[in-house]
Amino acid sequence: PTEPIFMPKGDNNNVAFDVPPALLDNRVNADSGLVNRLGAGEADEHVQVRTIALPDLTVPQLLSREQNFSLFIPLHRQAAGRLIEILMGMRNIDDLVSMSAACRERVNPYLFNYALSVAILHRPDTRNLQVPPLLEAFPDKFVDGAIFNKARRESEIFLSGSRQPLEIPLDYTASDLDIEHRIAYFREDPGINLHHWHWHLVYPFTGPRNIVDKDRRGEIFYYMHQQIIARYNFERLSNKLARVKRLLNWREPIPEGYFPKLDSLVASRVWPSRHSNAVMRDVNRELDQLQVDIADCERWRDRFYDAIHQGSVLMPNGNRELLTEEKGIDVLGNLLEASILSPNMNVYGDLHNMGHVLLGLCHDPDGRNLETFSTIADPATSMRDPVFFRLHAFVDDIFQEHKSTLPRYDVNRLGYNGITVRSVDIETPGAPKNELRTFWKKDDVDLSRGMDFTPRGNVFARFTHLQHTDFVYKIQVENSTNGPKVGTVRIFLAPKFDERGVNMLFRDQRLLFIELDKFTVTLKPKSNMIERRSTDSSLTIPFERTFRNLQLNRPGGGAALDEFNFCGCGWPQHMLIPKGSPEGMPCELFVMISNFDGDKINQNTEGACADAAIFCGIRDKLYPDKRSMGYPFDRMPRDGVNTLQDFLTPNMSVRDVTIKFTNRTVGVQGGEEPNRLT
Ligand code: CUO
Repeated sequence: PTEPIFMPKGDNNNVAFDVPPALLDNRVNADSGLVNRLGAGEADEHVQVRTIALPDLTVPQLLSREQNFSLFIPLHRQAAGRLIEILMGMRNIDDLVSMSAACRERVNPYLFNYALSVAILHRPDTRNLQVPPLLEAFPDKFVDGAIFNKARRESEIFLSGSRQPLEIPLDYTASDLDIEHRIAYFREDPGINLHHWHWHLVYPFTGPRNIVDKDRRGEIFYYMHQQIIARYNFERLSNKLARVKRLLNWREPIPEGYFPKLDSLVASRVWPSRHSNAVMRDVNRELDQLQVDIADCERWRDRFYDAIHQGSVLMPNGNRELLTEEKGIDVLGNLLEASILSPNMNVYGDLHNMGHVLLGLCHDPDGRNLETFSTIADPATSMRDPVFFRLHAFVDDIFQEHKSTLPRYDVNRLGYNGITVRSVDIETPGAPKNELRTFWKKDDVDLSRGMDFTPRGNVFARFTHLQHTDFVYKIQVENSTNGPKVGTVRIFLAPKFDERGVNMLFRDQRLLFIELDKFTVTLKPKSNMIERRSTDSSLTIPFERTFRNLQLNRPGGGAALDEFNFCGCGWPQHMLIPKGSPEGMPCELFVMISNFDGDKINQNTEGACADAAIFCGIRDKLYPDKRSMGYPFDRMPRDGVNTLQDFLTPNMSVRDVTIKFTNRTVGVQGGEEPNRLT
């Protein structure tokens, strides 16, 4: 089938699933958000669900309906793994629908949503269906909890067409007394959090092995998160904050607190907060069948540094497997995350996942207060918390330790004979040459699918997010050979100065380069002018896809509903460019054209969803670039290279650009609104 089953299609909001009584469990009536519950007269379309023998749900039901769900907790993983198996095991779509209807009634709603989303993404017969974005199913994970009472009131008093959008201020989680709050707009951006959730859906670390075992998944875990840290640091420097400090000592108080102000509509709890200077403690919670000590993590950490310095990993049979230049990072990624592909969990443990758990439970490590985990322990919400970045800076540091042992790229591995990049420029409409422009933009999202309103209809939340003016890269390239040459254009951007305002060494600056785009070109002999639009970036997905059809029923709304699944993974286009500063933040734009012979992967990607391949790969295909992810910045520099200028070969070029934050606020319909003060 090519049509969505679980979600409405087009602007038809009302699909009803007629579930036979045998599958219903009348004792529970919570709305998981995946299947609409409508009165008979409200539905435009009915789907008859057939009955099916109920499965053994003992394992998925280890998690009660009222609990929050986190894959980072091993018991919850087990529950998810079993439910995914059940849903993946259905012979056809009809059985899948029946089983989903039965499971939805009986298991934890978050768990159900997760398992069904993974199954839809990975079953051959549902690949073209949409996974409903989590923002629709569970808006409570993305927006200010205070909005829901207002939304309820609005929906009770006003009919669908006359409801006012409910404004979510940018500043609802803290005030500027907390300096970390300066970059809350980044941490709490719904598009960034949706990307992170979707990435972990595409690359789960647990579940059936054929789902987990994707090409270079350990490496992409490293690279996607490395780039998140680079972007976060870029954003910090934009706001006059120093780069994030890795969380190296797990026994010290953590200065960064976080008060999420999210209310769970499903688990009947508010998300716990963490006050500043909280201390991580050993976790021993019978409720979650979870026991992990800080000392466990310290031992695992030390073993990672041992393995990296010895250049090999200890295997269960006592042999050592080399961390090779090509594959080492992939092995380490799986070992450190850890995914079920970890070759030796006994020795190397579950370091990164347990980091999320220890941080997420530091307010109630033994469960005496019956509190659940905080936002850091759920991939849909973890990036909201400043400590996420401290944890991942630590994780990245381990990967960088490995990278620093690898051979450096010499000129042969960087250059491209006969190809010279003469110049690169950025053109932004209405701005001087080589100036990027950022501003605030307001947009509406519909909360109604994740809430049970009477009367029904849309209720919009209006949030404010960073945006930039679309721009064009213009790249002048000389091909001095006699024939056409194929190359990969790699575009990166980094701050020019560190937090003290002084030039950086290449070895430091390389870690701040954020990848903006990557694409293939054919260069004819002599001179070539490459023009590339920022909206075509292979890093991002367009705004309409981040928020999908959330703007349905709005003037000009109604985005295409196709290919949301894998295609839903991708950095949000509106966050492509960091905020910069009002005076114009000095940056360096780097462009390189590498020899396609060293980049090429032989495969047919026609029709595949590939528009955010840099972070997300291509569904069912090999990662489309043979080089190490992060090339050419993923290694220490060759001898004699101190600065970016020293690093350049003729097929590279650097341009000074500035990012000017214009402090305008553009409304939903495009008009100017009163300025925000910061
Ligand atoms: Cu994405 Cu720790 O892996 O959050």
